[in-house]
Amino acid sequence: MNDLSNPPAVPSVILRSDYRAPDWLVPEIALDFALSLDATRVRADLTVARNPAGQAGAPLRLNGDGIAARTVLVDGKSHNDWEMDGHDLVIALPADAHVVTIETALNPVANTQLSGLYASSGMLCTQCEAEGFRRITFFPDRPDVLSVYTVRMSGSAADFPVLLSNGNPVAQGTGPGGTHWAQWFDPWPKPSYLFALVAGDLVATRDSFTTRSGRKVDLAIYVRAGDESRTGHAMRSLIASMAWDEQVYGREYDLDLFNIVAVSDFNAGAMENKGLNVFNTRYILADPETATDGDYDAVEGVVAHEYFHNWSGNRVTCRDWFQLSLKEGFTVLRDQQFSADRGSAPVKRIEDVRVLRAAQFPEDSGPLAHPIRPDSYQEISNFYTATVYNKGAEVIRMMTVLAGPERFRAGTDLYFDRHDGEAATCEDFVRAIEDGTGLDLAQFRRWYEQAGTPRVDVALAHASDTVTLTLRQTVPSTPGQPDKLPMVIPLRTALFDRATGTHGGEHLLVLTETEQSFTFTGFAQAPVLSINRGFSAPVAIANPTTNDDLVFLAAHDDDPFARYEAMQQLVVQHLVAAVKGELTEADRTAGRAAIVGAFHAVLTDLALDDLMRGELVILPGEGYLAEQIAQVDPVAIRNEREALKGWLGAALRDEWIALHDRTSAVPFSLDAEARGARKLKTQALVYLAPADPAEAAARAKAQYDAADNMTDRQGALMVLCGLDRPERGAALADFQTRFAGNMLVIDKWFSLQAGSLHRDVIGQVRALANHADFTLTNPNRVRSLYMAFAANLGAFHAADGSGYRIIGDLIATLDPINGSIAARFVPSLGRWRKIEPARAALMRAELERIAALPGLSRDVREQVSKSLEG
Ligand code: B3K
Ligand code: ZN
Repeated sequence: MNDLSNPPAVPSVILRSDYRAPDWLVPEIALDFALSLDATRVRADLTVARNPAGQAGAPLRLNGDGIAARTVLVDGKSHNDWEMDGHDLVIALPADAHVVTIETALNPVANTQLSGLYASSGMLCTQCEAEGFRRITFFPDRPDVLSVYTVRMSGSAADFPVLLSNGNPVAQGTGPGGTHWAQWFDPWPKPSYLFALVAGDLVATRDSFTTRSGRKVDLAIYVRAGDESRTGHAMRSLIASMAWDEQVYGREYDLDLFNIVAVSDFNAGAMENKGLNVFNTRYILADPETATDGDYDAVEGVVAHEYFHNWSGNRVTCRDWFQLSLKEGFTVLRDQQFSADRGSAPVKRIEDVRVLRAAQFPEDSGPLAHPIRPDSYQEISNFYTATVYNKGAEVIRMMTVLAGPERFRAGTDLYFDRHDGEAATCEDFVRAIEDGTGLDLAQFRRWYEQAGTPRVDVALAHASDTVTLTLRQTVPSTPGQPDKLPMVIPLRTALFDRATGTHGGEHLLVLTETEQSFTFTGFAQAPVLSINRGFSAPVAIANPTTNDDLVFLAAHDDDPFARYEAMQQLVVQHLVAAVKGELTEADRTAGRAAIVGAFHAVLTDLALDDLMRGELVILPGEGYLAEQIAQVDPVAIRNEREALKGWLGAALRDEWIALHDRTSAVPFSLDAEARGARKLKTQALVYLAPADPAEAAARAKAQYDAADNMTDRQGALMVLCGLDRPERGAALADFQTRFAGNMLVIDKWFSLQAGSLHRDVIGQVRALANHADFTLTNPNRVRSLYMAFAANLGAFHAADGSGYRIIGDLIATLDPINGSIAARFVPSLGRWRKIEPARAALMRAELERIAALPGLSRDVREQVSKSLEG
């Protein structure tokens, strides 16, 4: 009857079209945990009721994963009419409402998957999204079953002085044998994925926030003793988020308590459990000595993101996991808007687009491409992707472009109002935006259906005083979607007068057909086109433009993103032609001269602030460049890009040195000016390094030694890591000793070496994998070494395949420990179709080797098989 060895009854492919309402609802659940690190007992009392919308007479199906029911009671009596169906427990029930009681036993320290209830440095914590709750107790573990939770927990008062769960604490006391207990009650019905429990020896930093209707909310951030001094930035970010969501979206917090706990061992960045957010320490802890400016921004963004989920995710949740972008895309947009309001909006936009291009565009053009609302999955954990998150945010951002901010707000007000307390769909969201804004989004819905990055080809013709702009869109075929229909593509556009450097107003061109022409009159001369300003649509624009026009836009465009984009295009056009062998010597000279001229203008333009200047001098990334070329040789990209950097370093040597001197004199502060100076300080070294390694190493060492903050220190060490100079070893050794024991900083030490430009990264990564501080059981540490390596195209794509072998071995060894993290490394190998044939064969062979391994996790199996399929 109770047979865990049965094959799972779960079908291998889950289809969106198969959705059926649940047969049973669970309006209430009471959980009682007897906590211990290696033997926790869980009793769950489920108040179940037949769902009138479900299938009449259906039994109660409760999902489980790797757990056994020690007791099954129905209405307090033992009940024999149940069976295991794979991992699910199926109970036949006579009436329409019952109380079902189930006891399970768990071993948290043995839970290396970090899903469900697990141990992290002596504390206990949970991660339930997406399907972790079923590793704790049997339950209809699907987001459309919402329950009111009462949670009681007891355990050793010495080991677990702090006992937390969702909602509000309602009772506590002491028990026998040095134990104590606490009871929590969360009045808001929620799906099981939002359940959380934390027990451990933690210290809290406290503050409070009074909502606009006068509710005083107690705020606490729990960390391990010693880390309290690094919670200030997270707390300030939380308070700012709470105020911002009231002002910008009219959303108020709804409990008396908001707790955050920081955990060192965590698969994701953070988790929005109702009233009890659990965070990766990486997105909570920050002080100037140990966190870079980028880390500060990441803490602010993730704290805001999780807080914003309280409405976009928790109050309105997802009907099923195909709707994930309903909460994630929208919440990413909200956190991006918040960060834009907190700092420099143009710089934030540039950073967000850089992330989209680096992480999402490759997804969209590879074997794992999927729409922001997928149609099928095997393992949902594989769908927490840049497509669902970042492209999902871009799709909703386009609605803001089409509607304008006020009408968009009317749409979101209607959405929250209409679906509060419900498990909703992406379709519900789109309809609410339509009803609230008056937009017709019928064709726009294709953004939810079609995968692939649309490409827009641009042609501009000028005759007498008329300009004709012809735009042609193509949406590439993607796995399972060979034919695509035209999308709605909103393009903010301006036509610049070459003589004055100005334009007569921006146009919003909305492309809806495969090909459309737009005409403009009053142009005696052909204008310079600025298109997709602000990156108003997540598309690739194909608009071959002369170097002169790009230099013009880089200097004159009044849209800061467009200015950045012109700089990027100038370099992309040059490097892509160089890698393809299409540059004549004359082209190369002319291209370099144009790029040097544009850089010189940026370095000397007094109207620019340093934060923006720092963006404009960042070269397009290797991954983004690789995207532009079919069957690319990634090492050729590395070499051409480095050669250009060396050229810029030499041609502008005096400017870089002056810049390094100027910025080095700016004292540390967290204001924009000082941050801009720090960004440029390291950029100057980045360009000097290939041009004059001795000078760069000396300056980097001086920057390292003088550093009173992690931005300068990490920047200097990054540059040194790429150089074969004596200063390299000395700085690495100092860094390791100085920050010994600080896990987050030692992660940086691993990343900087694995991601460096040094010629022997492969040898270094192999050595680091055997370093005493390396472990496969901590996801941050695994990512710090191997994600940095897999993103280091020049090293990962070593011609002999040794880089692929390193990642293949990692996947094989990590999979039994933590399958969902192991699966994250498959896409780097899965891109073989875009790589030149010799390397592609080696990448494919590595995937085939993994595919042949017995007992692969569903996570890795799905990613590997999709990567190998035609
Ligand atoms: N919702 C969580 C993601 C959980 C990941 C589960 N594999 C974090 C976030 O997006 O806010
Ligand atoms: Zn999220």
